[in-house]
Amino acid sequence: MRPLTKRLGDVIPAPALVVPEPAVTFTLSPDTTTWLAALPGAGDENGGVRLELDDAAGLGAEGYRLAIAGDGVTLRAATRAGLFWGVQTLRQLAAGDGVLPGGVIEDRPRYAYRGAMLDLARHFFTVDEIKAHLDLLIQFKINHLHLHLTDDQGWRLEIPGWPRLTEIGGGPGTGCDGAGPGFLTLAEYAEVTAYAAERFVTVIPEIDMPGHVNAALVAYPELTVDGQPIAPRTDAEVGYSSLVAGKEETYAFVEAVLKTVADATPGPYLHIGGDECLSTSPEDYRAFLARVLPLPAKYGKRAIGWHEIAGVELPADTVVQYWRPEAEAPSVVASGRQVIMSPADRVYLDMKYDENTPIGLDWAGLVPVARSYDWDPAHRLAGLPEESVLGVAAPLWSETLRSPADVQYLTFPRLPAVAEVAWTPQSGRDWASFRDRVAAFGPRWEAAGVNYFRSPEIDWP
Ligand code: TNX
Repeated sequence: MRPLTKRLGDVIPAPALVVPEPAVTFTLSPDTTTWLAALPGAGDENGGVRLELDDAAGLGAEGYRLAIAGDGVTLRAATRAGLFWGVQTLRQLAAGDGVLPGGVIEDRPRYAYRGAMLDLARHFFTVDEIKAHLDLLIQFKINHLHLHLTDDQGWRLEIPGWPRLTEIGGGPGTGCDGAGPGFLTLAEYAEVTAYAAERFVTVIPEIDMPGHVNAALVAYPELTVDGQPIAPRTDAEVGYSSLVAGKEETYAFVEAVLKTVADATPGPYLHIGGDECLSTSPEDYRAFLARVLPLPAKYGKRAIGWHEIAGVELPADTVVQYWRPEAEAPSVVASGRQVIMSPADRVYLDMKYDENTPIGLDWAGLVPVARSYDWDPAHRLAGLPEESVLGVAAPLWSETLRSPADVQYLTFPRLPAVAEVAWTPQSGRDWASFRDRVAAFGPRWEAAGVNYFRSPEIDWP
């Protein structure tokens, strides 16, 4: 049963505290609704809505307090980020007729890191496509965008001094159909990070090493074991390529790349990959990471790596991104490092929803929306203290994707489920409630031309 009228709690992610005042409403003019979507800031006021910075209110780094009364709306936060997330709540409540249900919301995130990853390597997406995707993500209070920039099939970021990386490595990606060539120039990358920063989103660049490097080896054969040229690949195999741990050329290359990427990145993180190095011996993997893991700190950044890195000595501030399977969990826990939770069987957006999903993969099983929703990041890894969980992130690998419409199909409505896992206190989450609330987004996505999956789990209007 869907409610006939809007309720103050009809927001995704569900706010931490909602105190409705059912007799009260406030109606926004269409002008004010447009203004809310145009990045209003502290001190701004429009059509009875006021945005105020107030660091005495104890709302935390991203929290906000929204009061909707009959004569106007006040949004308060200690930071501009908090105001921005409060504005996203207001936009959701105003959807449709501009009528806001009365009462007070006091809200703040469970986790500081609420991420989504887009794989530009297997299929390239342009600056405009990345921006449009980000515009959809921020509505659900996602605050980190991880860009997987390099892999066997493509190298997607300009590196001055290494032009063949993007001349040759910026090739077609996975699928052999000529779809998806391209790369970001440093100016375009700066445009993406600036656009994200205006929306309080941190961009995390990933340069995947020592495996997943076929595109780099094709571009610079001096990096291969015997210096001989190798062929480009567009298939979806993993684990066959590796940088050579025992070659000095390797480290000159890696340092040039990481310095460039660090200098180009305003955010604090640099992701160095480290996953699926099935053709790197354990000794070489260890030797390679011993030299490479200190480099992000040398250039002012904090290193993130996929959880395989937990098998080696890690600098103290390294972040481990857990993806699967349970057998790897003890080393992640034993590493004592902060962890980003991305279990593939819950939050990999490239997994098929069900056996009829026309795109996507299924190696981690089918992932219907309820599976993305019904889990607790604090209890996924036995022995991991809750304070070690930095947050939750949903990767979208692009081997089977050909267009922004494909991105949207796998992202919505699963990403809103993951966003609620990351933002809302566990005690405030409930699948039946989420299921009702997400249904209201169907017509909104349709109106906005967003190609969402009409999951049969949800009773869409
Ligand atoms: C595993 S998960 C990978 C990627 C693939 C993905 C496909 C991880 C760190 N690596 O190389 O694209 O599976 O789902």
